[in-house]
Amino acid sequence: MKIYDLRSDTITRPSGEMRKAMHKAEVGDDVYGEDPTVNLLEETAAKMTGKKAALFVPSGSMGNLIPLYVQCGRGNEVILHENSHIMHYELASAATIAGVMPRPVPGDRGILTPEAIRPHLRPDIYYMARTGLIEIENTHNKEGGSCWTEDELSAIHRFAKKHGIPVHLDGARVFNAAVHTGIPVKKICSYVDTVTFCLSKGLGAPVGSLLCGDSELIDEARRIRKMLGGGMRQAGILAAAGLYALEHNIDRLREDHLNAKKLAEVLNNVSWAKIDPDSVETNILFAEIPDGKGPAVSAALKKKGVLCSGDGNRLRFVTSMEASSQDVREACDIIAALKI
Ligand code: TLP
Repeated sequence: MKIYDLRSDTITRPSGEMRKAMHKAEVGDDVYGEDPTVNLLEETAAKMTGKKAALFVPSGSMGNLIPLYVQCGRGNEVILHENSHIMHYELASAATIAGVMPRPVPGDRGILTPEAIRPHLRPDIYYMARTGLIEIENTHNKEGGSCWTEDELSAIHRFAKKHGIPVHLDGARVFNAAVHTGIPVKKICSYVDTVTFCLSKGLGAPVGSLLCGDSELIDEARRIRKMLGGGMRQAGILAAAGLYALEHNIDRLREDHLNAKKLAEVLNNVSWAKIDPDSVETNILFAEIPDGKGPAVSAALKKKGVLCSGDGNRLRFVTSMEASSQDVREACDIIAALKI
């Protein structure tokens, strides 16, 4: 049976050409700073995000944890969206490792506005924790791959600057945001102090993320990465995949977004799901499955080869290069034919 894997874009496997680039990579010991391919990837990431420096980390989770540690500071609070990845899928590492208290805030489509944040800022009173960081997510995973507009980014930037609070962007899928909105990645990142983006999602590399920011901050981040056990040795093999991804796999994200739209249109027309196709901006979509039928739907789809993820009432479908437009058309036929 053919499998249509729409659980996540993290499932993407390196292509033949990417593997060739990995094979040819020049390597050295990156803990000594001697891996030329890692160095090149870090320079490239810094240039692309308009930051002074970048650090190659093994995962998006570590790329989010390090700025909590370095920028927010122990005993301080990080303001973030209530549905952010850090809140739901990073195992309370903010609290257990960085010693930071999350201050979750609601917001439509995962967007944090100054009005929503203002009541959560801590006044300067000695018996209260300080607000150390604002964290935002673009695209926003759990809010259906939604993107920030430039006005929204600039509003949070101005607000944060006014209050002297740094902003970290979980830009795991910031290239999807750039492709959808037309706002260049460098411009998006100009509104934040640090950004982490992932190579291992829609960009198709097997491993790795880049944390980008000021040189001083990245020097400190390098120490914390080592402390967390994230100092890698001949990591150029992985960095070569990342460089290949940045060179070849950004523009094609457009195709994933079109495929996600197609899926949403089909899901909108079946009796067992609810979704507004207009709300789908990038490669992630959530279908509401009423009456607690989510698990039955997902099991029935799995039997026909269509894999999705999610919980009882919301099923998540994510498009990626693992499912071509033809594959998505076939998956759509399976979805349209499913009676529950
Ligand atoms: N997201 C994964 C799961 O953890 C949910 C997925 O399948 O989407 N930030 C965002 C916005 C993410 O979506 C993810 C991974 C991460 C950070 C963490 O990246 P990794 O998995 O590399 O630690």
